[in-house]
Amino acid sequence: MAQKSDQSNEVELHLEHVDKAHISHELFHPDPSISAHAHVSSLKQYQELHHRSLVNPVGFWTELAKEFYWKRHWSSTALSCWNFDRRAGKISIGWFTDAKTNICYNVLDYQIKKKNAGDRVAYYWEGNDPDDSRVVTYAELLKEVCKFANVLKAQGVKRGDRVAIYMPMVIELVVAMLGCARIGAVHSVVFGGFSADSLADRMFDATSEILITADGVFRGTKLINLKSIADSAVAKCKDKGFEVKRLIVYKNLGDKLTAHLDADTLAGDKSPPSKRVRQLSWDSHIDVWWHEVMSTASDECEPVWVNAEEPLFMLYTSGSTGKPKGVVHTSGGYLVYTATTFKYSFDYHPEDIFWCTADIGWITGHSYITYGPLANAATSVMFEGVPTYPGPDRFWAIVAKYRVSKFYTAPTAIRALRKFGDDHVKKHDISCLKVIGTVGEPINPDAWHWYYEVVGNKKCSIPDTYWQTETGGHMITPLPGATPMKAGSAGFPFFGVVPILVDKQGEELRGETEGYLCIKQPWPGIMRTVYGDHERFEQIYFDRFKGYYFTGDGAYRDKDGYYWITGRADDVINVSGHRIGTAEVESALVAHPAVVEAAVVGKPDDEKGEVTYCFVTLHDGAVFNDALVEDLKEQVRLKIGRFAAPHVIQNTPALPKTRSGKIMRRILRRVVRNDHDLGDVSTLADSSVIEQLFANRPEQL
Ligand code: 7RM
Repeated sequence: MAQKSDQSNEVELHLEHVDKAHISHELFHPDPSISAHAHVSSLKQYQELHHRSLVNPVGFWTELAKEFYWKRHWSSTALSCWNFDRRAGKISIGWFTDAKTNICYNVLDYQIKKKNAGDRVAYYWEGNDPDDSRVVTYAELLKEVCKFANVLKAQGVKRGDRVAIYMPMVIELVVAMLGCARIGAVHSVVFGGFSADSLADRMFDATSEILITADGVFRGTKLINLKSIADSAVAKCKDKGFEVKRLIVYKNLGDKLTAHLDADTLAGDKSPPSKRVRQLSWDSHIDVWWHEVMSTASDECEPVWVNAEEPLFMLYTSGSTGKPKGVVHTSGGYLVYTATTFKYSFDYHPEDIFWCTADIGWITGHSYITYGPLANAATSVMFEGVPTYPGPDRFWAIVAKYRVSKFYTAPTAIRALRKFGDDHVKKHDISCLKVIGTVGEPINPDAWHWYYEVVGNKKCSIPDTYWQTETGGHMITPLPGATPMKAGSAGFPFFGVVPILVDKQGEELRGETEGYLCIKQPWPGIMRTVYGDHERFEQIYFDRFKGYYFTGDGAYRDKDGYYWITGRADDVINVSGHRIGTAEVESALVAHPAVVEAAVVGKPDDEKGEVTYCFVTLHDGAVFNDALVEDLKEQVRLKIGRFAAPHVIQNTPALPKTRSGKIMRRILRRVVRNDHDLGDVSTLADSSVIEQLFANRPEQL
């Protein structure tokens, strides 16, 4: 049954303030060449459409839904929840509720049939190594997906079963997701940067008895030994009394992996040489090769017609407290919302080549590599590697190679690449670019200007798309042909979205103001529940500010109505666009025998946006030195994943607490910034800790 682990109401919210002296209200108008052919070509047209989407949401979205195939149509009551008022009972959101459809059929078979898209390229796949590439058409993708759907059926996977996927950025990852969708199974993709512990937690929580993985992948020069991490996750599940029945392993590296393992240079393997893995481990009771099971599978598979509100996938995401939660999305609303946001936010046209650089392990990849583009019969680039390998011009080389016209990346990548200088961009002909989007975190005006001027040559529109795992698709973004941009602002709400800013009491604030960002009414892409814990869903998102969905973010709305997202207001840290819960890092740290207590806060960082700054209190007798710091970092890598490794660890004899024992993170955030203006500290139990905290700051900061 539901456990009440997430006491999100207790989390003290904090608002970052917009630095009004450093934001500019200069308007950057869409280039006329973009507006001339855009789906929405003026601000006025955007405003009319947005207005229409709010006056009659059902009419607006059902009109768009007619683009797709529904085995059974919805009745007149297409939307089953008009507001987020809990007094009306449970929060139960449904779009096209009594309709039947299949999202895999819609993004493949139906696109092929309706748009004659069979020979159209679905993906140009670009490997980690520049000479490694593949091209996959819609017709080819459909065949692979059907084969894999049949493989899943043969393995006993049924409608509603959760299938875990832990794969690199290869076409087979998309095949696996769509194969699940075709038979009504629920995919649960786990980002390849998560550790065995995290993978095991997610498989255990979702009771995923089957895992799709690969032997390994190179990201740049670094080997990620996916199969051995998967094996260890399976063992950890077993320890918890849960048996994983089958691993389907895609051979991505083959001989390249064994050669590397032989070379004794196994990246990240700190185990003594005698214990190192020298070949791929294989348990013939549960492991099967992808290519072997696929070789005999039929390439035809009738889709399972599911209810529009049956779960399509789950994706774990971090919150303020407790374990990551399985965000559940369903088929009908998610299909219509990702398709529509893809079309309008990127102003997609059939001649476009689209490239989203995200990993499919995050929501951005789900919505804008897999579902949104395919639902438009678009051609995408899919990239296995990293931005800096073999050189820091890799992104621009790929843009030039495939003549990418619509590009979508993260501010952290923009800032990192900018440091290498403009020449890496300028040596490639990237004049094909028209729209260059960003996602994942606020983009600072400096980085925005570089992106606009150097990458976009002052001609491209920048949709700075604000959204979340929970929202399914874009919530606030400039539209390429319509919205005059301000450097660093996410602009105006997407169709159907009503953002509001509220104060601590939940009172709506009007006009130019800053506050907690909430959404007033349901849109088709909103998550429907937390897997296995609907009460936690209601608590986290709807209890804090009654009647509204709370995003967890703070924002500023300027005099012209533009939204400027100021970042998380809760205890979530955004490192390079990766959401990390402070509670998760803290529990990883205290699991170390030397640590009594830990508190983690975000520290602003020029490149990564934020990094994790950890305060630890040690047991008597434990010594704080470089070896321990390394040990603690490794501990977090093992418990969560590589990307979550702490940036700074500070030893402190005590943490600042209230008399009731609550850690005052507000104070820690000031210590991190070396800001002695602490505000009200009257609730602090022992004020002497403050001096120690400032005195113990690592010197280089
Ligand atoms: C898509 C994604 C969500 C959190 C969200 C924000 C931050 C995302 C922007 C942004 C400012 C943006 N999903 N965020 N996009 N902040 N401007 N354009 O990132 O679930 O992983 O993260 O990311 O804090 O709440 S996510």
